[in-house]
Amino acid sequence: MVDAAAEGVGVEERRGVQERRLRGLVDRLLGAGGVQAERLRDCGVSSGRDVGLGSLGRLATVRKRDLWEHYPYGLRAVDAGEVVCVHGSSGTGGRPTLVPYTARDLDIWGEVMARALGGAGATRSSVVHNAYGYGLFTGGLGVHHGAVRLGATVVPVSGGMTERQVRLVQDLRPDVLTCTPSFAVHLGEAMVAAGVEPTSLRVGVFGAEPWTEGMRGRIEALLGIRALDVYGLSEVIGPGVAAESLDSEGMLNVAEDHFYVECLDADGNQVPDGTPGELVFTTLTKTGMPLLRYRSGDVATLAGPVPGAARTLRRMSKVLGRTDDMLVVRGVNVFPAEIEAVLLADGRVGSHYLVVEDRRVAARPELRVLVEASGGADSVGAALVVALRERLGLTCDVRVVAAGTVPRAETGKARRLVRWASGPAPVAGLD
Ligand code: DLL
Repeated sequence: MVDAAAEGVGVEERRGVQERRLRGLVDRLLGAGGVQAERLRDCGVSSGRDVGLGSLGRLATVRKRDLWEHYPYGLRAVDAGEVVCVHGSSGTGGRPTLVPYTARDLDIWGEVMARALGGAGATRSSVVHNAYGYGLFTGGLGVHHGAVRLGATVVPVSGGMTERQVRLVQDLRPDVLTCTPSFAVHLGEAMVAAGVEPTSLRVGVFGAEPWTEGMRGRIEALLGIRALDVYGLSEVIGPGVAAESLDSEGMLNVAEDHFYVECLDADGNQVPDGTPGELVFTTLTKTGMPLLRYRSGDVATLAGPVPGAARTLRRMSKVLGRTDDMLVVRGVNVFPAEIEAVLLADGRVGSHYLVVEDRRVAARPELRVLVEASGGADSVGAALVVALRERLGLTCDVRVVAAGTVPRAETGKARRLVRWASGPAPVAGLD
């Protein structure tokens, strides 16, 4: 553990810290004014003393829509002079959001990302090949801050230029790879094609987009590493909100001393551990743009720590889907991750695929799935139709296309779901 006092403290003691920090946060929000202060006052809160973790559920939530409506900096809670940098999301599928950070926020970010890397086994002697994009996107610089804090050597290679990345892996012999899971596959395939064996790599810390256990298996086999998940969102801080460790048994340790997490059903009621719900985060310590009860839109389950483990943090499952990504096709609810689970369970199917929600005929929406496969295209396609029908209760149109047809993401997040409402086919191989 990088910070045993924070990660391994007794649960009651941590709760005391969280309570104190929550009151401080509420005082800061009230002092800053703006929409969050207004909502607190509407809920009868005029001081941090009026709130507690047990009664958090009665306070209003904030959503992405609030950030858009107060774009660019309406939720900033400090003077402009205290802001040292800005990050945000590109706004794929919506408008961009911007997040102002203070020096203290960067410090917290470095700390939680250092914990994430440490939990994956990285040390001061590690070389971290960081292929998350550098820029407004939080992936590149977030991992960078964590690696520097840990004292490791970070190679800030960013996204793209895959051939050069293969060369750098060969020359600098990194033990840690950080990038999106889809880029890990792409890089691994490029190494195979170049005849380069990734022998120095031990572990990968992958996130920023959904990926399943099936994809984990593929990446581990391709690169000969342990593949761990890291989760985060720019509104809350970026990568490091939660991260798997070597011993966290497939779930991600939430940095809940900084980011208090709730899991809610569609009506906003807390669900029991193990039941999927929307993750809602409260940034207990952030100062630039602190958020009280931010609805992430990400669906996962929560659990306590692994019994007897050194880390006493609550854990979240891998992200199961997004509240706004759930496809409702002919009355059947489907998360894209369920489709990935079925596809990758078939060893003949490649790791790049695309799901197209075809709504050109409103009365009869179709799910079309594009895969690359080895072996007889007809038999693979037919087997996948059966397997998808069994798992989802829905007949999908499966198209087996030539290797290299499905678009790859060399930079940014993989686009695995496309909505097709009118016009020409969004990718070749569909018509
Ligand atoms: O993607 C932060 C990040 C960078 C996380 C690098 C991990 C690694 P945003 O661009 O604001 O921030 O996008 C946040 O991405 O709400 C999730 O829907 C999705 N997401 C992030 N990590 C994961 C993950 C970064 N491990 C949004 N699994 C989030 C599934 C993820 N989805």
